[in-house]
Amino acid sequence: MTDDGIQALIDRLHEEAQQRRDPAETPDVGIIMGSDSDLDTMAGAFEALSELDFAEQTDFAEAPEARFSYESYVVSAHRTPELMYAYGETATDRGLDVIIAGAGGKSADLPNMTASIAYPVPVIGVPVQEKSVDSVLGMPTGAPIVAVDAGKSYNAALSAVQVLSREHEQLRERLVEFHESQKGGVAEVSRDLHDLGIEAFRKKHHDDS
Ligand code: RP5
Repeated sequence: MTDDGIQALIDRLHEEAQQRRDPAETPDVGIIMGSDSDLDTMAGAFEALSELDFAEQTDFAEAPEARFSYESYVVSAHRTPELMYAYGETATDRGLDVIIAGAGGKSADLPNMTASIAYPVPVIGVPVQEKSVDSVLGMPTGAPIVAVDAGKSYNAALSAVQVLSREHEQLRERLVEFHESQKGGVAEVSRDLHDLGIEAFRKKHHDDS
């Protein structure tokens, strides 16, 4: 994208921040990633949020019907530092309650820089690759970030909803229900593995044909 394109995005973020919209109508979770090549890894976050009935908000002026929503942008710490700054700086006024930031490479600076700029909005960092873990976690004392293991964007979304659930009882209930459904899944495979025996279990659960 050209400089003009980046400036237009920066202007858009600032204009949205000035609107002081009702927080119920702004995205609750902001998802940013260093490159669109991170999208497959970050898809776990979209998946988890969808499972918890969050909707994607693609127009800041038009909230989806669902009460809770997320938005996403590509923001590169190294290629578009001005955009990263604008995103972090406007986070509170744009109504974001928590940010999930993913980046790859050995110098994955987007999560930690965004955590510093958006502070005190909590940022959950996703190292897109194994080699990104140290740079995402490596914050100095007094500059906090929460981070998940490499590629665990799904868990980043669950953590984001945990943050939101302190304020929204319905999200607490959704998280508890989600956890219960996981228990149910383990119960089913455990029972089947024992009762059917290994061969029949494999046929039932792992045989796609
Ligand atoms: C990082 O560099 C991005 O987060 C991505 O993981 C990696 C490669 O980016 P591209 O060259 O594919 O845009 O900043």
